[in-house]
Amino acid sequence: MVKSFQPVQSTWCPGCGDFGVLAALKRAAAAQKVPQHELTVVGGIGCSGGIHNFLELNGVHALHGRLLAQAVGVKLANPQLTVVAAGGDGDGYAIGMGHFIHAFKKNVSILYVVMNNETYGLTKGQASPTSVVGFEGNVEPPFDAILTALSIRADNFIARTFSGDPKTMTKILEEALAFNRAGRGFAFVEDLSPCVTYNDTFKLWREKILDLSTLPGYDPTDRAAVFRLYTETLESGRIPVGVMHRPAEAPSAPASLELKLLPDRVGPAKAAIGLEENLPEYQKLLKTIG
Ligand SMILES: Cc1ncc(C[n+]2csc(CCOP(=O)(O)OP(=O)(O)O)c2C)c(N)n1
Ligand code: SF4
Ligand SMILES: [Mg+2]
Repeated sequence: MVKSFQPVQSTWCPGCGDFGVLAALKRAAAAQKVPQHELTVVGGIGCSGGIHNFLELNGVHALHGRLLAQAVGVKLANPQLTVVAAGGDGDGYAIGMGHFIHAFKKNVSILYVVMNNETYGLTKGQASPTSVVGFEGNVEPPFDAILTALSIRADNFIARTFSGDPKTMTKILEEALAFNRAGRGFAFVEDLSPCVTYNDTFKLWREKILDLSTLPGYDPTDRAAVFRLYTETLESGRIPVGVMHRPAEAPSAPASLELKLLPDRVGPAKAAIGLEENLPEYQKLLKTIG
């Protein structure tokens, strides 16, 4: 008999920040009452991208940097699913950068969690796009995913969390899942998730983190104000976390893709792709290319 939803023992190093995401995601999905069979996690390539293997649900191990394309595909094929894409900073911001930018613009109702440890953990600690200058000989300034996300004027939910604060992370993931499940669009959560083996930043980040939502008058619906505050916080040597963009209301045009697509345009995603039923078409195609 086929066994389903069977997780394997985690292969992560003891103390890896990714355990925080694993726990918070489980709690957030339970709190949002997401049925187990309706939750699908698409993992990237990297230590972080193995997360779906350690959860009792259906998962896909995507190609390196292509998890967003595959997650959108899963959502289009079955819009009833709650789809989470999860991977690392190398996967998302290096090889996957092209897909990253467009995910905000496409605004499909999936959740993307990036476990940012400022290194390529799986391949033993090389510099990644988010590495600070000096790390493993890196001479390039680090890429900032939150500033990039804020610069795209779409109705996305954007947040940053810290694995050292799983309680806040759970709350934020809950909000992100609720946002997706209401069909309101793309949710992006970057979790600062230290790699205790190759870049142990737990202590440093704990000291430097500033939760913007604790500041008086903070308003995550005001994109320009958050952009300014975020930049000033970075310049003061602190690391901003919290909800960075919360769309004020349900988006107008373009609405979340899967709502617009139903029922007429979801059809092609469910089209038969087997050899037999398409043989005449394939033969025609082969003739045209000689
Ligand atoms: C096409 C391709 N290029 C390179 C690699 C090698 N590789 C495996 S994981 C990885 C980066 C992992 O870093 P990150 O996404 O930050 O994940 P982490 O392990 O830090 O969680 C790379 C470059 C690969 N598997 N496939
Ligand atoms: S190498 Fe780093 S990122 Fe990978 S499991 Fe170990 S601590 Fe986590
Ligand atoms: Mg990484």
